[in-house]
Amino acid sequence: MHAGSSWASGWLRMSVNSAVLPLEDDAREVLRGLSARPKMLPPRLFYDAAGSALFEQITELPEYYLTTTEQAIFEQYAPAMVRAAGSASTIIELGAGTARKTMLVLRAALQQHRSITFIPVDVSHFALEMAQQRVASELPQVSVHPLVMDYTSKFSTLSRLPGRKLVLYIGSSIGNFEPMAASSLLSRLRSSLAPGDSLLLGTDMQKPVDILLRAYDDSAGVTAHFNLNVLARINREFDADFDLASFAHCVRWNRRDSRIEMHLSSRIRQRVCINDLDLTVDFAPGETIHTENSYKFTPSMISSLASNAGLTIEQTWCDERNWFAVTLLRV
Ligand code: AVJ
Repeated sequence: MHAGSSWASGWLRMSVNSAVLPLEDDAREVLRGLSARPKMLPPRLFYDAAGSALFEQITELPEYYLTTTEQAIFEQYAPAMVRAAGSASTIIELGAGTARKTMLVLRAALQQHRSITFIPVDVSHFALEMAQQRVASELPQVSVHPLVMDYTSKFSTLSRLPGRKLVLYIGSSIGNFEPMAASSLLSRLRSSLAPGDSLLLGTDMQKPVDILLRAYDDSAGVTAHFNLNVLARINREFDADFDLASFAHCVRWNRRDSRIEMHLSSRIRQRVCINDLDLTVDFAPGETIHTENSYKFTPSMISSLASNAGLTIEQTWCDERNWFAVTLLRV
């Protein structure tokens, strides 16, 4: 493995970038999204420090079955997954979050390898710091090399990593992308991996609509807070004057596209100024900003995703209710 120092400087360099470059990206996307019709904002804007903490709270809600269901699948099958992945020694996680489920995979991998390298990749350094701390304190045998990177655009860094690789893309994060974008993301990922490397993909499955709606509109109002927080972030980062009380959290099931949608709906006719972007935005009563899509999959949607990306389905693990699936895809 590489010396600690070269990795350490890589981490520093990337952190500095993340403080400067994505700000430009965010400005462009906010400008574009709020000028578009219908209005929209990219879901990655949710994850500032407050939003990342709120998402953690969401994963602990009784209505948000995704995390506990996927966790149970990993608890039962992590050793089988790692074996099926051909005992990779380098484990990469996209959108690492706090890495709670990842711990189960790392423990299973340590049964087969004396030393494991873990590379959490995320756009948010908040998430990466949580992941790194957790692994460092619970599994000191694992060497952790965080990477701040927008993995939706480039994966080239991954092809330079040594050893057989297993990439984790879990939590149904792929569900934020429209089908074409999801295939292209996985296809770009595939081209930065080598034959024999594999990908564990977590996907939330179709289920009765009332269960889906409750998962995104919880009784404690945490998801509403999470959704509205994007406006607070824009107020702070772009000197805007969104009045959060005049927007409502709004969740819809889009059956045609098999996705849950989150919107922020203007309660009144109003004008909002985003001073740093020289932008004024007018809202009609009931007009919405579309803030997130969360696709819900069927086995055939997973098959076409895999084949469009040039990946082969090796095996799938589910819970008894078939609410969530973890699929091993091979390059
Ligand atoms: C992190 C994209 C998987 O879609 O369920 C949770 C984000 N949004 N509640 C999801 C989210 C509202 C979550 N993902």
